Amino acid sequence: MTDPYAPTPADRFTFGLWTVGNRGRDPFGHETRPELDPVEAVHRLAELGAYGVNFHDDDLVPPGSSPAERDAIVARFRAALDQTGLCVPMATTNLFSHPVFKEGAFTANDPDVRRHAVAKTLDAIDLGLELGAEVYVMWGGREGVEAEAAKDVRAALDRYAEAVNLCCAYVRDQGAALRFALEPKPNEPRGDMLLPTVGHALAFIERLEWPDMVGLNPEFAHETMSGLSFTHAVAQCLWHDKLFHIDLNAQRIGKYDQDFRFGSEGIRDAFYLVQLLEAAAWDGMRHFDAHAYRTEDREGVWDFARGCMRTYLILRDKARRFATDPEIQAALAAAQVDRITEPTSPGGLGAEAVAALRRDRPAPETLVDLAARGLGHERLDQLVTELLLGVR
Ligand code: GLT
Ligand code: MN
Ligand code: MN
Repeated sequence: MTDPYAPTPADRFTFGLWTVGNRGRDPFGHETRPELDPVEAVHRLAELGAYGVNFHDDDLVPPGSSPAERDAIVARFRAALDQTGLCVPMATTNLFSHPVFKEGAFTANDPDVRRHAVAKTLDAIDLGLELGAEVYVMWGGREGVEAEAAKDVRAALDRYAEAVNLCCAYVRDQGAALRFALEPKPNEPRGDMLLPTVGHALAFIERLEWPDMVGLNPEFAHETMSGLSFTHAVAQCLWHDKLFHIDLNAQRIGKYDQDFRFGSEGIRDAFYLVQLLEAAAWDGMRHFDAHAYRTEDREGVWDFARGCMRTYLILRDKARRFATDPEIQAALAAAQVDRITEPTSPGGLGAEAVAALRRDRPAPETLVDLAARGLGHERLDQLVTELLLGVR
């Protein structure tokens, strides 16, 4: 019997080299796992049924490599991609590990640091394009503040926009189709980070030179850290046509950025997210920006990767059952879920229509009935719980 939850490339699952290559280091302890060769990562991911692999410049080409070393590394990596059929849909830059970025990269006060950050990004864009990337993620790991007096935030946003504009200009000059995806995060590693939520990033994009080239890469853990609904954040990205990429993982509210295996925490949130992505028929990559627990050895890493994909597919199956379960459908009808698509003013926005809306408003007795009516949300929510718990 074939396993219905075995991933295939058609599912478009991707992992970062830094995710399966994570060595278990944390702020309190050293690495617990050996280094993973990017070529081995490619082979293992392909065997597991992933579609692609993403990287930061430094994940693939160690900083300080000569041009000849870089070319040899890229050629070896490309050979593994060709052998396995794995793609590189996304690339990004490490603008956070080196101490030179301790006060920021695109928004460092020192213009030399900013120039280095932009130049490093342009080099990394070349590398991404060389390997076929279509989306370029910008996570502002060090763009932020601890000592509030040390940063003029309005000017820092000018510099942030300038850096993104410079990258867009470069891509346009190449005639490339690369699109940028900003990744918000509220804090960690900085005390307060710039563009802390999806909402901040969406508003920022509108002030850029080429807003159409820039969208979002929201991360489950990052909105959840602030106690915000990740599913709502993603829904709003979709509404603005700005969901360019997504980082899937798991996180408990109020904790450090956990980057756990997808679905390992917040299974209901994970379910509603999968349901949303599938209902929207979103055609982007299901990227896992997560890593194995520090307790794991090399094999545990592949258990982790398998688990991320398997949980997604199980939840996708649950979303299909949700859509066909007669009791759930009846409960949705009782809650009038479909009626949200009816316009409030069927006649539109003209003065006539607005006048009609006021004239034909519900009578006071109707309001009394509406206010008294139960909506059946308890029943609906319990049905979802039972679906997820496997008893329906
Ligand atoms: C880093 C960070 C992630 C970002 C990656 C891309 S790097 O692991 O925690 O959220 O998506 O720069
Ligand atoms: Mn994270
Ligand atoms: Mn991320």
